[in-house]
Amino acid sequence: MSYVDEIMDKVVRENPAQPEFHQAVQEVLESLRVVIDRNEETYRRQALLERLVTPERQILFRVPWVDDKGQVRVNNGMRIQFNSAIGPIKGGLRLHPSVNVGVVKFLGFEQIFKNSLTGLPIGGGKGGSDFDPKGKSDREVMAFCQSFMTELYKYVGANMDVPAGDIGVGAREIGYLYGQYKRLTGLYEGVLTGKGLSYGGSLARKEATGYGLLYLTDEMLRCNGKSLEGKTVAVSGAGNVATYAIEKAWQLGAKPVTCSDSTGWIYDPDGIDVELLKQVKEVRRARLTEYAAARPSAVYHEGKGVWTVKCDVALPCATQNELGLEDAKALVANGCFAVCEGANMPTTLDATKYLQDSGILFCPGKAANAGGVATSALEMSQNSERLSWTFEEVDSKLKNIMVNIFHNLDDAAREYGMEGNYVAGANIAGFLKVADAMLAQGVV
Ligand code: NDP
Ligand code: 2IT
Repeated sequence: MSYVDEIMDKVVRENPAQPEFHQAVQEVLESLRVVIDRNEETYRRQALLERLVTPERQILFRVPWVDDKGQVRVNNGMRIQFNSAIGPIKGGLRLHPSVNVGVVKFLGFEQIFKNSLTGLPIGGGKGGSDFDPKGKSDREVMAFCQSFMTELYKYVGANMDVPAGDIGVGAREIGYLYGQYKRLTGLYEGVLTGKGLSYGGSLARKEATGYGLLYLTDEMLRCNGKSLEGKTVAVSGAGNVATYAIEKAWQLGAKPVTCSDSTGWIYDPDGIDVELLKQVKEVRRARLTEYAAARPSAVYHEGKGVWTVKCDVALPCATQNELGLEDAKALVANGCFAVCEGANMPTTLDATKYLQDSGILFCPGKAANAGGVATSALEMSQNSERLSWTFEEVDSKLKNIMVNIFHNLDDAAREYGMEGNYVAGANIAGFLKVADAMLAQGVV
């Protein structure tokens, strides 16, 4: 049996009931086959793949907190520190009822390669809890965040592990987490990114994932003789990534016509009004029905459906496995020619294959959404030198990083005989640096 197949079997056997983790590992290992085969003897002797698929450390903890009625509630908290070969652990925290060890492991595993692709010195990890911030008061969210950090603070630090936001974790949650870390440790240090601007945050971090997604999409289209100018874009999600993807799509001359949340979706043929979207989702934390009520051109539908809209470019920016095979078929049938993932693993494996086989330009999330974590690393740099850069400075570094990521994965795909396969290119380019660092550092 090949080394790759052996490891895939082992991952499925030893991590039961973690389908998202199996999926993420399978996608990566499949595209690494050619690299692994070339170096099989060394990698096997060093147990490189066994080490790669096993987190360095998994911290699981209880998060008790008191709700507004005086009732004690308990959630599961976790931080999975996957790989620190190329830098301190870096990756977001997700607060959503669907969070479990398998989900956090898939996200942490993806983060290793994503962080490597940024070219910056950051290792990969992820964390979170099954706490649902929806419908909770600010005080309840603060109580949860303080309790979460009261356990987590022992394992994180500016040079050790630097969490940030993800689904359900934005500026409000990062503020409460930061305050509690500072109170417990007495340290005013860059232990979290995505901080508010008044206490060490970076300009352009809020916009970075969505903007970066569009910078990379723009470069990918340009290198394939196409452009965003005048194109119709379908976006899913209505959170941090989707909102700033929509904003930058407009700025680059495209027309974003959809967005979605966990209950329904909007089709707005006049193009999404991004200021209204921010009011509804960022400020009021309301449902998209309020967007439709305030915008005569918009149509609201319950449930899923964004991928049935005719578009040139599709940008899934909500959550994992939100774009399945039937969605991929609908996109292709409607003439879509590019899919770039703003979310982590939003496209199922069969849908990815269908899109690639249909000649669609497809860029995986670990490359396309790397602008968020890259700008987090720029926030870490600013914190270390105790300076703040201007919006333009950060934004232009972000743009350079995204353009470089695209060329690195494009070159890697070509070098290994898989031209245009950006999934393989991203996995190979991300892996090589991490593998080199792991081998250099010995058996750790
Ligand atoms: P937010 O919490 O800001 O927004 C998430 C959006 O997706 C919301 O509109 C939410 O709906 C919707 N959503 C979440 N879960 C589901 C679900 N199960 N079904 C349908 N819709 C859902 O998160 P982000 O925008 O930060 O994250 C979106 C994606 O991007 C995630 O995959 C995340 O891992 C990834 N990502 C985020 C980065 C960042 O910097 N924030 C960086 C790189 C990747 P509702 O409004 O109803 O809650
Ligand atoms: O998935 C991701 O890359 C993020 N949620 C951002 C992580 C970070 O550390 O900024």
